[in-house]
Amino acid sequence: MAEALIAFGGNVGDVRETLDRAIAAFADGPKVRLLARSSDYRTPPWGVEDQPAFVNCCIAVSTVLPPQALLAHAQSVERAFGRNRSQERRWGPRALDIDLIAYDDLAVAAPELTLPHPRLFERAFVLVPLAEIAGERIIAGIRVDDALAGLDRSGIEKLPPR
Ligand code: A4P
Ligand code: MG
Repeated sequence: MAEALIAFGGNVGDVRETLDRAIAAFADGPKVRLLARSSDYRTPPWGVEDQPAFVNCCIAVSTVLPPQALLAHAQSVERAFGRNRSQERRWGPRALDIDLIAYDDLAVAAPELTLPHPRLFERAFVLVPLAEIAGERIIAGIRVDDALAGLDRSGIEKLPPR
């Protein structure tokens, strides 16, 4: 059994509804079991700035799936919630994006799957929700809380429970 940290986000449609349903579909049983879920956060768009604000959250799961199978499972949930990569630009608007942040302490360096997530430490929209559920977790030698301390978190707003 492994433990994985997963980031969810989107900025098209009723994102909070999508996140709830997508998390339920992703962590749907004994193969992928939900351990913790952060609050939702409204976050300013990163990378491509002329697009609507995102809603982001993070979850922790326990899983028997190997990392590549967990990614395939995440991508099938993205497709089920209306994601169509062929109509998107990099870092542009999307209904649902699921990124694997960490899988135990595994390091993988392939284009299809890089672990830990290569842009994790640049992104307050990942680290703010992640710190809520795993602030003490050490990823690639860095404590999540410490990584967040060095980042600009302006504009990130914790949303009340729905
Ligand atoms: N891939 C490799 N490693 C991983 C991993 N650890 N987790 C591959 C997930 N996927 C991984 O992903 C491109 C390819 O990355 C996949 O085919 C997978 O095999 P993608 O989601 O289709 O591409 P993308 O999302 O356009 O690019 P990228 O760089 O992954 O962007 P992100 O990181 O998903 O960023 N601003 C805010 N505030 N909040 C956001 O959530 N999201 C994005 C998209 C931009 N700006 C944002 C947000
Ligand atoms: Mg992505």
